[in-house]
This record gives sequence, structure tokens and C-alpha cells, in this order.
Amino acid sequence: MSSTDKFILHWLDQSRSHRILWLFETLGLNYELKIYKRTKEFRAPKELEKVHPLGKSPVIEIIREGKEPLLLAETGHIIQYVVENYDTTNILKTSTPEEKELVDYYLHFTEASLQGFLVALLVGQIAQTKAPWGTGFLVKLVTSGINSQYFQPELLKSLKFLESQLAKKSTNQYFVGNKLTGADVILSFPIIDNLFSNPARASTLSGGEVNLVRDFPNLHAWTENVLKLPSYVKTNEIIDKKLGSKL
Ligand SMILES: N[C@@H](CCC(=O)N[C@@H](CS)C(=O)NCC(=O)O)C(=O)O
Repeated sequence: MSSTDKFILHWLDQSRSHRILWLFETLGLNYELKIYKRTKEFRAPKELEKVHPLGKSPVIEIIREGKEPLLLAETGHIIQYVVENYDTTNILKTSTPEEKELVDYYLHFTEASLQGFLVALLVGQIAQTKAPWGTGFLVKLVTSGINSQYFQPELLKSLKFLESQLAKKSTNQYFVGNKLTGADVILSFPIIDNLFSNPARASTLSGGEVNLVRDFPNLHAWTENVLKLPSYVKTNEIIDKKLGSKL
């Protein structure tokens, strides 16, 4: 790690990569942003496969003097590596081993548990709109059955769990300790981008009975706090300016 290292972020619209842009902004890193637009099928464009074989975003490259560039994928892994190696002034680093362990837990929980239920529900929604002529009713019946049996209760269980984690803290502004950490960064995509930014969709995804603001007041307070953070505001402004539209 050196202060001359440079970063390239391969950023895909409406994706998990937005939080890596927020990470870079928060840490004040020297980065180049490469923007990719989704196809009409809402997939990543093929060019991303030239960067990493899985063709997903986020992917980052770290350009280091005298060494091969380092290619990193997986949001949790990227956050962990970048904070460990480049957060030299402890902006996101925790102050105790217990807090560090909790951040690591959230880095895994978010992608390994929570995001899977959300992706399944979002894909189910898309499936209903893409059903071949005459099969819409059947597709809706099948996806709704699977959702209500499995994905919706699991999503709600995860949200209740996160709500209770915040409720038992002295501050509901951050998930770990009393400051911003990688836990807040990774959770921003499922909680803010997928859910709180679109309450109507969130209600449909969770089976129609959920009112996020009413049922999850601590997650709501946390969301409001993140939305006001200067680094988060700046991150959205950067993209608005580049794309000429809101995400
Ligand atoms: N677990 C990975 C997931 C990466 C991922 O699935 N990214 C999505 C965007 S949210 C993607 O690139 N989708 C485009 C596609 O699969 O075509 C991570 O956390 O980085």
C-alpha cells in the first residue's frame, strides 16, 4: 500500500457498486470512475466480462507502482481490503476488535443472506412482467406462492433483525459503535437503494403489508442520517452529473 496508489471503479447503474463510490468518496481516495449502463434486459453489458470473468459490478483495480494492478471483486471483500489498507486516518476503521468483528459480520450478512432474498423477490417481479402471452396469471401464481412461502418471510425476518440491532444501541445513526463504518456502507444498497428509496416497491416486495417508515423506525432514522451525510450527498451528485439524471 502506498499513498500514490490509484483506483479504478467499474460502476454499473442501479447496482451495488454505488456504495464503493461512496466508500472512495468517504476515504478521499484518488480514483477513476468507469461507468457502465445496464442493457434493456437489466443485465450488465458484456464489456464488464473483459474486466472480470463474472462480468458483475462492483469491480475495482488498484494501480500500484512497480507491481501488477490488483483486481478486486465482491463488495464486502472490496470494503474490507480498502478500509484495512487505505483508511490511514481511521475514518471508517473501528476502535475495538469486537466492533471490527461486528463490521465483518455485516459485510458477510448483507451479501450472503439479506441481498439474496431481495434479488429473488426483484427477479420474481421481473418474471411477472416478462411472462409469455397467456401465461401471466400462472407465472404470478407460482412466483407469489414461492415469495409468500419463503422469500418474503425471510426478508422480513432480516429486516426485523436489523431493526432490533439498531434499537438496542445508544444511537440508531450507525450500525456499529458511534461512527460510520463499512457496515453502514454495505447496508446502504439493500436498505436505502432497494427499499427506503421506493416505499411502494418495498411494500409489494414484502407482500403488501409492510410500511417501512411505520414498521422499521430505527432503520428509517438510520436511512435519514445516511442520506444527509456530506459524502453520501456528494456521491449521488457525482453520478447525477455524469449521467445527467437521478438514479
Ligand atoms: N456479491 C456480489 C454481487 C455482484 C452483483 O451481482 N452485481 C450486480 C449488480 S447489483 C450485477 O453486476 N448484475 C448485472 C448482471 O448480473 O448482469 C457483490 O457484492 O459484489
